Amino acid sequence: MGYRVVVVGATGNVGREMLNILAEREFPVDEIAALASRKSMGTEISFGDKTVKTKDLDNFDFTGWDIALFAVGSEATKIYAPKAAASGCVVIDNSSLYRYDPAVPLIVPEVNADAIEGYKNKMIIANPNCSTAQMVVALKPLHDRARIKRVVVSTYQSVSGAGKEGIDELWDQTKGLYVPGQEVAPSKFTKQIAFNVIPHIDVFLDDGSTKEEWKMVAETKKILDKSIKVTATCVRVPVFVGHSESINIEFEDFLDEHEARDILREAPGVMVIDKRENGGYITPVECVGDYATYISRIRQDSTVDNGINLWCVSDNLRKGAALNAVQIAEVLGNRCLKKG
Ligand code: 11C
Repeated sequence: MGYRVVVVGATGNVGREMLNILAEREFPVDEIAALASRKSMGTEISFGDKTVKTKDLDNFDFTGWDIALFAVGSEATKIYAPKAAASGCVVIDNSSLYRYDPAVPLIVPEVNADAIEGYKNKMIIANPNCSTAQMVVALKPLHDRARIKRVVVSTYQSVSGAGKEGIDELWDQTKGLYVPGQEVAPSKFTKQIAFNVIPHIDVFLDDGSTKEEWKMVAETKKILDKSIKVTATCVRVPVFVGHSESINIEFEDFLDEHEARDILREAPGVMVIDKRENGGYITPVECVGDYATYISRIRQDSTVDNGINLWCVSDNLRKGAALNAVQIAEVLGNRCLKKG
């Protein structure tokens, strides 16, 4: 016996990946509902070897449904997630709306699966920001061994993090640069993204950081350990899918680079590709469609007492969003909503 599962925002990049991953991982689905806005109603979407037609989110009754995976923005989530939760359907939400609510667990299953019991407070579980999810998967096993004091992270984030409009802008702008008269001005991004990098994701805050950078700090503390200090610089790069991160970690205890590599090789969700030779590391185009958080370039930082540097790459639509949400559903099913 399986679950009655709803995917909200089924026509978006993340919603489609949620359906793909539910099917790929053979999540026990008895019935699936793919919801979208009224204007997309009736769109046919793949679910494994079947297709499903989207239904109208506005008129959907969540009563009797077990789990709803939400992949819509905070504004729509604010309207529909409480409705689903009040009907007894557990919401797993990919927006940032509930992430910082102390009554809502924020879960990366490889890191803090035990916190899932907190779903009972509001019948809602939050999924983290993509750049945080992959980083905490890499940090957790190292923190368990040598206690992390401080993290300095710089991100190289793909345009798919900004949705379909971000993908289209990189594509059209790149083509436009070769065709006189067809240049595409920045619209989704603040400056040209083709053949460029932009040190700005999400809105600016009073202290000069951006909301994306603040999210990495706040979410790492909530998921992993509130005592860890994090400072982040988040940068948009002209890559379609796959976020990369350069991470500098300072520990309480000494951690040798060889031991760090061995620990990461054994860590759940992690794949180490780390040969000190040409091409002996991972790049974002190689991680697309995969589940793993890839780690390369593991090396001692000799400028501090107990420092390690590493390079971390993952598919932001998968581990950073849809896969993590489905993994949460798996934990929920195994621990909390047992059927049959
Ligand atoms: C980006 N990380 O790459 C963002 C997208 O809080 O879920 C996801 C934003 C979020 O633009």
